[in-house]
Amino acid sequence: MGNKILIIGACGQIGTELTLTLREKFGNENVVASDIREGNEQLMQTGPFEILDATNYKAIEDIVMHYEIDEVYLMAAMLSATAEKFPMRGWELNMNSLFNVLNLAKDKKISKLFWPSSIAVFGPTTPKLNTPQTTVMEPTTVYGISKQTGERWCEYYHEKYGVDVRSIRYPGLISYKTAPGGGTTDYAVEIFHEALNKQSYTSFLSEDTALPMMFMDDAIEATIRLMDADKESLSIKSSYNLGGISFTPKEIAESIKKHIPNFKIDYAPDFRQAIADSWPSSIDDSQAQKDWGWKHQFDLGKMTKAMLEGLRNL
Ligand code: AKB
Repeated sequence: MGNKILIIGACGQIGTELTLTLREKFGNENVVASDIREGNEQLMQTGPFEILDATNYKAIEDIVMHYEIDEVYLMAAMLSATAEKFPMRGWELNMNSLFNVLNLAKDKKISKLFWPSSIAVFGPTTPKLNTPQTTVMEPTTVYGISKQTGERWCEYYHEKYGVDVRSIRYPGLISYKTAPGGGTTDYAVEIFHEALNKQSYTSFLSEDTALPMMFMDDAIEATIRLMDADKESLSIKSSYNLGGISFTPKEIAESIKKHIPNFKIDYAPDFRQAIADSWPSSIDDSQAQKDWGWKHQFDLGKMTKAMLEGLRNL
């Protein structure tokens, strides 16, 4: 394959592992990493890297032209908790960056695009358990509103201009290589760091708050599989539900205790509790299974073991 790929937001939680995996698959020189600032050393050293502001159309266009890019993965975004603090900045980053890459595709400067959506598109009026692909969506966060709006625009650009844009509604993502930043599901990563460093953790979500989550290896596999799928097999033009695991802070703590018996958890819910309460507890991803053969590999036990081993070996 002669694909030349640009990752925007390559130094973030998903971007880092996605870049490294795509470089392995397509060759280091064929995957250009970019971000507003430098990041992970391995990422900086294994292939081309550019400083890039995702809200600057001209700057993205220049890089696309310079490297003769075919595919863009737009991973830059302001996540749910931070966007509640900076609503206008969150809206501008999340929407302007999306329009920039949609317009590049509309003008045939790139041929394919990946853009991440999120379980945050759902809201308190959405069915909470096994949330269907198509259902009531009344998000109550700035981030969720930007993702839901983004989905509508992706479908619009597909219908009106034939843009090949593919998307996943990611659940909370759990990884050890790069920390998440500013999300409501971040507790499920922090808990592992503190379990190893302090054998205790204070959760900012209450003990029974169940949220959909996924180990990063599964999320990367899903992203690449969706991008590799035949266009004709994709029935969803907005964004695919992706399930994975569903657990509460209490359940993940129990899972960690199997490896670190003296681990202790307590609970001090903050403003992020209201965000979590507005989101689904579990997701129905049968459409992704049907259209592009999706199946996750990591359950809670396997993910816990992989996280603790991964962090210990860093
Ligand atoms: C967040 O918590 O904001 C993100 C998400 C679920 O999209 N991890």
